[in-house]
Amino acid sequence: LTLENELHGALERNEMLVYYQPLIDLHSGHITAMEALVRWQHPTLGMISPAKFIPIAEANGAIVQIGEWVLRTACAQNRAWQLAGFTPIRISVNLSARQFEQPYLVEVINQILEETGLQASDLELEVTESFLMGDIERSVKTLKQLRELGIWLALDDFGTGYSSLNYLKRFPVNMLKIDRSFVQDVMSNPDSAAVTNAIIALAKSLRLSITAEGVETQEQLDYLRMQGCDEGQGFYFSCPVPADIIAPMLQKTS
Ligand code: G
Ligand code: G
Ligand code: MN
Ligand code: NA
Repeated sequence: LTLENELHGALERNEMLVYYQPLIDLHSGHITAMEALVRWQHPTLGMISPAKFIPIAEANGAIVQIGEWVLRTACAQNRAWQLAGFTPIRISVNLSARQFEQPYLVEVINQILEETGLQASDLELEVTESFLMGDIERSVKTLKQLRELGIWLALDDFGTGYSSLNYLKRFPVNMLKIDRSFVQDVMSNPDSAAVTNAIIALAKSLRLSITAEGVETQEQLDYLRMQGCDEGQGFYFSCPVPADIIAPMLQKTS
């Protein structure tokens, strides 16, 4: 049996899980958001990384259903944290190219927000430049519709795509996430440090919020904070974990 065959029905068999990884405000140290990251708990193969099965699901279209389930699960979880009395944070969900092209994407998201009772401003969607660049006019239109709902938009893996600064200003996004490949050796590789600093400066001049991914050490954290990075995410703070593990890290409102 191939992985593709087994992916069929994995949702119905309850084999998909959503893990969460916090984003931290580098100045206050508070959690500002959680990124939802899907996992496939296969009955015999064990935990399968999305890096393995998302491309398959993307190719055969299963990603649309899986992605919608991740969105619904993540929005419901964020609402549950609010109802439990935790200080409101954003929930950040990755969109795939196939999902982004769905004609009913905006309606589906709106419906999930209504269904779960989550405010649009407590949801963030992560998109990548590479798939926005396909049909730029259409991408801009869809992003605008999502922004009009009040949803936050982040450009994920920034710096790795075919970054066209010309188009960047046309995409109505709120934040850039510096790809972890730059953060990884920011302390040892002057080129990575230069790219990181340039992305931070670019974000500032476009008045976008800037998040560093893949923060693993105190030195990286101190450096990024000093350079003016707003938020950080990475193993230094927490790896992606199930909701019940992350809840004790959240702050109570009162
Ligand atoms: O969590 P991990 O590092 O294994 O994720 C690997 C890749 O899978 C990352 O690029 C991440 O963005 C992507 N990914 C994780 N969860 C989702 C999801 O729910 N939808 C989509 N489209 N991609 C995801
Ligand atoms: O492409 P995207 O940024 O969505 O990828 C998120 C993935 O990055 C998650 O699957 C997560 O497992 C991984 N990740 C998160 N923090 C770190 C980190 O500090 N170091 C490394 N190597 N990977 C990380
Ligand atoms: Mn992401
Ligand atoms: Na990334």
